[in-house]
Amino acid sequence: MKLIGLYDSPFVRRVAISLHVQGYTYQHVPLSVFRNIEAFRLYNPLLKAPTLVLSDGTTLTDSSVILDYLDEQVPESRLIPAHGPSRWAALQHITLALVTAEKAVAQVYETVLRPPEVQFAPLQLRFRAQVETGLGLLEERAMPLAPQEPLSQAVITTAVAYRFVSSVLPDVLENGRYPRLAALSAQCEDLPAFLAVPPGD
Ligand SMILES: N[C@@H](CCC(=O)N[C@@H](CS)C(=O)NCC(=O)O)C(=O)O
Repeated sequence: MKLIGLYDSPFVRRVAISLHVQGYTYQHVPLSVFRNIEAFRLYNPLLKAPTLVLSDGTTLTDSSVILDYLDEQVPESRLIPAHGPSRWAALQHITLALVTAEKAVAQVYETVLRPPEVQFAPLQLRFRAQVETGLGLLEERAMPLAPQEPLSQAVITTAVAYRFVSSVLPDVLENGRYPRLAALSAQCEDLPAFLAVPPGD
């Protein structure tokens, strides 16, 4: 299978880390949705990353859909529980991390892609506040990984979102505001599956 998109995207990175954790082999096609539009369009005309192309040519878009597909192929090493209250708890936890990442991405689009003369400060303040709120909610739930504890999708997505915010909005994390998230992130970024997917590539 081929994973299309850059690891600087938190959505692409969480899929790539999950592929490593679950023992899949895949080819990474590091195309940017902004700088490699024509090449990207050949895989996905919607220009959304991540895109996963299966060996039979089936194309999956949206990290949550891709991760659901991956979990279903390897029921013994699912990263999100299949049923019941633990599934909804995990999905809610993951959603907090996804919205946090999504608002940080939106802030990048507003500040980096949009020319200064058409930027709108109230929208930027809103996105920043949403990132801070998301991190606050994730901080309440953050637990250190126990030795040998298997990674879950909630932990992967939380750590990826935190790392993404640290690179695009570093001032949000100043003064050790989220110490439990910082510790969990440091633990995760040292694991082989995270080291295999460096966030800049
Ligand atoms: N909900 C999607 C979000 C994916 C997303 O927005 N990816 C960004 C890259 S970080 C993208 O494709 N941006 C291009 C665009 O939205 O046009 C997911 O989880 O996969």
